[in-house]
Amino acid sequence: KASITIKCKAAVAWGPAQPLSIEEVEVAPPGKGEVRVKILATGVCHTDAYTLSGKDPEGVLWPIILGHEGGGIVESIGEDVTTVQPGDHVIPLYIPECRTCKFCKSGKTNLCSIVRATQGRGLMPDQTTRFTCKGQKVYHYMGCSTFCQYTVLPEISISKINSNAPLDKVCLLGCGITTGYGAAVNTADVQPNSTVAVFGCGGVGLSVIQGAVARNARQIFAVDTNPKKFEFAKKLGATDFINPTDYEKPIQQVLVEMTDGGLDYTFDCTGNTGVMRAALEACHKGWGQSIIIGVAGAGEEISTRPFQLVTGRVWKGSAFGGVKGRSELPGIVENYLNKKLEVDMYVTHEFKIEEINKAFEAMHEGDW
Ligand code: NAD
Ligand code: AHE
Ligand code: ZN
Repeated sequence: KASITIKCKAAVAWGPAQPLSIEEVEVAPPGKGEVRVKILATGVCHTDAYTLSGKDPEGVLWPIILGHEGGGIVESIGEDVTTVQPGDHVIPLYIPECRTCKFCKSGKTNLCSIVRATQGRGLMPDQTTRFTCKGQKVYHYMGCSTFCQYTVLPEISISKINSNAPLDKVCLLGCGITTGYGAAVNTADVQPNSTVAVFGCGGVGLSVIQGAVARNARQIFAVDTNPKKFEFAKKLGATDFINPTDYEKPIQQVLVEMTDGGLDYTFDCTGNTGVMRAALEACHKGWGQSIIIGVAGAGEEISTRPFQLVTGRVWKGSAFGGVKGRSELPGIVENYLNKKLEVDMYVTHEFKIEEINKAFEAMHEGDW
């Protein structure tokens, strides 16, 4: 089985800022240390839209198959694969976990870097691709390419999960929910009785709220320019709701005045560099921490007065919530199955692969 090339459907991006095109593609067999996965469900993340727009400074080569928030079943395995077998339910990882590189061995970070260079160039670790369309090579995206009915990943880039978990829900743990939740519980390490402000209440920000609630934060501000987001934020446990457009003053000043000097923790979940600054400056002098989760476009930079840091505020960033995918994601799936983590509420629309551009439209409208 592992030696057969599969023909299936994929949503191919032929160039920047163009709609995705449904094509028949060939998916080559998994090579040594690789696994071929039948993708049954995928989310669309803002990072897919960001790369498709052409704003990703890393650039991409076209054509490419985007998507990095998927759930699937192992179809076949290549030579030397030992940790998964056909039939296993898995979530693809855009941050792998090799357990051998300097980063993995440091115990300080989830940013496994063993395949990062080739992954960033849309290639498998052996510098080739497994996809072709109309005789042309098609590039991989973030090591995942979940907008295809079958994809090939390095063994270190998949997390084996409980097969009782519905893949059309837990696929969202492949990026957005884990990212926000992990940023609160791992990166910020939110402490009980603390105060939190979450800037941007999309899938990521709502999950920061869940993480802050899990850590028994006392006050959780949901900050969004779209008040429709507050309904979900409230359901998940936010206590205060702030629409920056309702105020004349800069939002950091509003928050500092409302909180006796600022927040213990703030999170940027927008990707807007002005919001990142506001989030940092809304932190309490002496100890407030601000976590950047949002991804900003090419050429954009953050700034603040160094005095903000001199006086004890801390600026940090978080990728995939600091979560080590193979070791920790299966436990997060268990938390969902044990009803400790909300996931179902995040599934607001479902589309067939042929309708994937509608999924992007729904995401851009933010109207859910
Ligand atoms: P989203 O678009 O669903 O949510 C963003 C929210 O921000 C929206 O509700 C929007 O109304 C709000 N917003 C926009 N401008 C605002 C402003 N000026 N003030 C307050 N709120 C504002 O996006 P998402 O899927 O939740 O992702 C958020 C960001 O995180 C994106 O930049 C995405 O690329 C990034 N991301 C990063 C990681 C990571 O590992 N670091 C993982 C996933 C996503
Ligand atoms: N190519 C972009 C990097 C974007 C980025 O920061 N990606 C996050 C994940 S976003 C998921 O929706 C990440 O994990 N970063 C760590 C890494 O190694 O890319 C750019 O700006 O160059
Ligand atoms: Zn994502």
